[in-house]
Amino acid sequence: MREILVTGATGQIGSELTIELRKKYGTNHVVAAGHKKEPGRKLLESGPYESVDVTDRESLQKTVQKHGIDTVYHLAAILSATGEENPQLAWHVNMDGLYNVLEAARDNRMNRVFWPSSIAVFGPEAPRVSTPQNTILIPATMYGITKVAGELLCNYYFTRFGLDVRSVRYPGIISAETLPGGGTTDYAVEIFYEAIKKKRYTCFVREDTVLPMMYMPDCIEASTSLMEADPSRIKCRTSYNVGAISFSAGELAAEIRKYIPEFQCDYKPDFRQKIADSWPMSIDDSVARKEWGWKPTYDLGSMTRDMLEKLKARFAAEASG
Ligand code: AKB
Repeated sequence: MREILVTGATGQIGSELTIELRKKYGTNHVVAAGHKKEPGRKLLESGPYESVDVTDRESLQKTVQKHGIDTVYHLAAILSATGEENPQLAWHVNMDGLYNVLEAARDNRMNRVFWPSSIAVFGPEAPRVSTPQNTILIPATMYGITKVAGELLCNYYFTRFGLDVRSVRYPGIISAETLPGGGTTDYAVEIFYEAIKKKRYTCFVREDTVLPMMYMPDCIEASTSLMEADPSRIKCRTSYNVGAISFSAGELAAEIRKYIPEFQCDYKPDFRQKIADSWPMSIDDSVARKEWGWKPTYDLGSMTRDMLEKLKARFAAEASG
C-alpha cells in the first residue's frame, strides 16, 4: 500500500490528480498539500489536507513523517509566464522546492517520486516540429531553465542515490475543473470559459500559434501509468516526451464554433507570444510509447466536445445553487 503526498494539490493538475489517486489507492492514503491557494470543498472533503510550503524544508519533512509518506507527486511550481515576470521567484520555488522534495525522499527512503518537466525545456534551437526526445536543450525562459536543471537533478538522484524518480515533459494541459495560472498555454483553457460565458475571447497569442496540448484524462494517465510501470522499463531518468494533440489557436476557436456558432475570437499577442514561439509545435514521443506504453486517447474533436459538456454542466449547477 502506498502513502502518497501530492504537492501543488490545489492547482490545475493537482486538484484532479489527487481525486484520481484517492479513487485508486484509498482516500486516506493520499495527502493533498497546498500552500497559497485555498483548497476547494471536493479536495478537503475527500481526504487529508495539509498546508505545505515546499520551499520550507522543515514543514515538508514534518508532513512526510506525520503521514509516513513513501511516494510523492511533486506538482507545486511557478509556470512560464509568471516565471518571466518574476524569474527569481521561479528559481526559488521550482529549484528549492524540487531539491527539498528529493532530499526528503532520500532521507525517508521513499519508494518513488513523480515530478513533471515541460515542453519548456526546449528553446529556439531545437527542431520545432516533432521535437525529438534527445535534442539541444537551451530554453529561453527561466521556467524552462528550472525544468532542464530539474531533469538533471532527478537523473542525479537516481544514479547517485538510487531514488526511483520519474518524469514526463507536460505539454499545455486543458481541463474543466480548475483554471491554470501563470502559464503560456493558459489561453487554450480560458477560451472555453469565455466562449460559454461571453461568446467572445481575446487570445494572447496569434491565431497561427501552434503548441502541443493534452486533455486532463490523458495527463492523469501519463502520470499514473509512468509511476506504475515496472522499473526495468524506465530507461530515461531525466524526463520523457509525451505528445497528444497539436493545433493552432485559430483551429481551436473554429472547433469551439462548431458548438457555439456565434463565438468570436480576436487575437492580441502579448509577451507570452515570444515564449510560445520558442517552444515546439509538436512532440515526438516514440520513446515513451515504446518503453512504457504511452498512448493518448483524446484528439482535438473529442477534447473540445467533452470540455464544453463538462463546463456547461458545471456552470449550470453553479447557477442553480
Ligand atoms: C506553461 O504554459 O507554462 C505550462 C507548460 C507548458 O509547462 N503549461
